[in-house]
Amino acid sequence: MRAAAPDNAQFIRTGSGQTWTYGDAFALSGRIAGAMDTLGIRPGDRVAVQVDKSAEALILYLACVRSGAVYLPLNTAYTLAELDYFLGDAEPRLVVVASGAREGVETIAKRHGAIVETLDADGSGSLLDLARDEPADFVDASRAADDLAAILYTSGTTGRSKGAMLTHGNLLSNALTLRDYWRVTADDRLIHALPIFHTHGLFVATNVTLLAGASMFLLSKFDADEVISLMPQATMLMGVPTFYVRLLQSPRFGKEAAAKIRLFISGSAPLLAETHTEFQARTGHAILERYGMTETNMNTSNPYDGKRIAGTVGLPLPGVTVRVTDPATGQVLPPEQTGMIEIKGPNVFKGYWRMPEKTAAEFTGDGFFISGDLGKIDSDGYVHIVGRGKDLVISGGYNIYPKEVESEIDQIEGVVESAVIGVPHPDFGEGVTAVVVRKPGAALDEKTIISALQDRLARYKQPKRIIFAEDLPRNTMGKVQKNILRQQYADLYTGT
Ligand code: MLC
Ligand code: AMP
Repeated sequence: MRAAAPDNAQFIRTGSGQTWTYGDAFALSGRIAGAMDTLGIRPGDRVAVQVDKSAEALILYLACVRSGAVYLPLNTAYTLAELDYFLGDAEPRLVVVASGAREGVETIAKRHGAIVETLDADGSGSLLDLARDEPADFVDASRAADDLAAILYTSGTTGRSKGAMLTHGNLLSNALTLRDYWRVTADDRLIHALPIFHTHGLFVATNVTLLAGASMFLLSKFDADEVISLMPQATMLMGVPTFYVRLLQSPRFGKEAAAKIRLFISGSAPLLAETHTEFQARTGHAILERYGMTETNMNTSNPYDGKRIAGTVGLPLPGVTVRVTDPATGQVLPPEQTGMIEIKGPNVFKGYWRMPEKTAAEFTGDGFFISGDLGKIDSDGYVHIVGRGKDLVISGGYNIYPKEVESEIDQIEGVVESAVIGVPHPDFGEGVTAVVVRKPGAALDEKTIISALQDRLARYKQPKRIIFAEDLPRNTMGKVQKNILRQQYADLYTGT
């Protein structure tokens, strides 16, 4: 693997001003790949990584790609209880964590037969100590397009998370398509403020930069002030809608701040048409919205030159087929009719790790992936997402499956049952909200429930508010009517 850039071209500049050329990154990724080889990691072995964002963490991803190991990134917010499941399911040979987490993780990792090495936010740690002794001229493992490059866990509507298996071919084809579609070149400088454990920050932002030989400002997290300060030196920003909502809240942000930016891209969650319109009025830029999923990489994008239409996710990307079907019959629907969005193309994943039945259930007989998103294709070919056929909340670009939160709440002493919903939230788009029915006389309040969830669920999955109710509305089949609850609490965070 070599990126499309000379060794002396800049690849990364971190928030603290440290720079990495393509040559630096290539040499370190070779040394880390060598260290992994010395540790006994072989092509196809999983390497689980739960570390803070840093240049070295990104280079560890490159090292896995080069060594043929399967990269398995994990949200830093996951608790040990959540980690236990991922390690048991994926059976990685190596787990890389921050040194402060080593002790706790080691107990779990041992049980699952994995070794633990460390990597800290400042680039120090046992993995890099090992890498230092290795030569930089690592010979890349030979991998076919169909071989696994990564497993990314996505929460499941029923039961536990599923590992989406992404191949080298999936990642490469999508990154090449996006690079060309968005006209990314070696002159681009991307502000990278997304986490690197999800498709958006890991594959879309990083792989596109690499394939263009462009450079990036690698920031540890999104901070509106820092991003605005960097804009005069940058040409692109990729973000979730919360980024754009927060930028608009800053009085420092306007035409002048955005003058040097060529392209603002939004995805991972719906961008409100009003955010798009306000952004355009304030800066003159039409945010380019695109639509993707962990399982499929990117599917659609508003055009670079043509009309970027607010409230739509644009046109199917070259090589990607998108269709809308009747969820009841599977019949393909004509333009303007709403149904299930289905996707086919080289971007679509290989299946869920060790879950052949679940994989089969999410594909149609003719090979389309059933997205779980409801939408329509208009007469101009633009795709509109109008809802979700899956019970999912998207908060600040993170997916939360209500079932997982409900199961944890229902185990708390004094709870009869719960329903978790997403309702409009001015910052996160949707706010995770739990409606809970208590046993008579149970001494349970909002605080006791949240603290009981502390060690069980990552912070972003925990409800922002808990509401107590006498009972939950049900239809004649006994199913909880979440639409009624969503309507009832629609103003909870917006106060309108
Ligand atoms: C942080 N918190 C969140 C949260 N992020 N709560 C709900 N939803 C979120 N997304 C919690 C924190 O733990 C903290 O809790 C409190 O909210 C306030 O934190 P903050 O400091 O204001 O949040 P911040 O660190 O600024 O993070 C917000 C964010 C971040 C939006 C910048 O969540 C983010 O970078 N999201 C991007 C997610 C992403 O990359 N998704 C792509 C998935 S791939 P407390 O109470 O302890 O203070 C995909 C496919 C595709 O979907 O198409 O791209
Ligand atoms: P994930 O499983 O984290 O990859 O999230 C994928 C889901 O995010 C999709 O199935 C959609 O529901 C949602 N999503 C991604 N991009 C957009 C977008 N631009 N507009 C609306 N929803 C989106």
